[in-house]
Amino acid sequence: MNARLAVANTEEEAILLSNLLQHSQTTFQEAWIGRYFDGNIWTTVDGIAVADSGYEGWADGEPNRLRRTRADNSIEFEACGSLHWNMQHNDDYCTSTHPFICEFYNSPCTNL
Ligand SMILES: [Ca+2]
Ligand SMILES: [Ca+2]
Repeated sequence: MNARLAVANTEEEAILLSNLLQHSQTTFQEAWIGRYFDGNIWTTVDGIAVADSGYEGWADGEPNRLRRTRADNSIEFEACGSLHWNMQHNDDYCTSTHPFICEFYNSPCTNL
């Protein structure tokens, strides 16, 4: 049973995933999906560059790699990918709280 955070490989899949979030009972408008900044490029949890994954779908101005200083004075950058209910992707701080959407083969699963 191999499941992992969902990766939207097509616009149709991004619509399907964002519809899951939009029609759920959660008040969150973004959910974690399977893309992250590996220090050089944005990649998927499958190890494929987001640019080669079939669908990028970043929101205007994203990924913007915002940075902030933590309480211990260390720096944190936005490096984890989320999907907004409007089917656009964002980068957010990996320590942020969002629901997640994963996929099992071609079927979505979620904690929404
Ligand atoms: Ca997929
Ligand atoms: Ca961002």
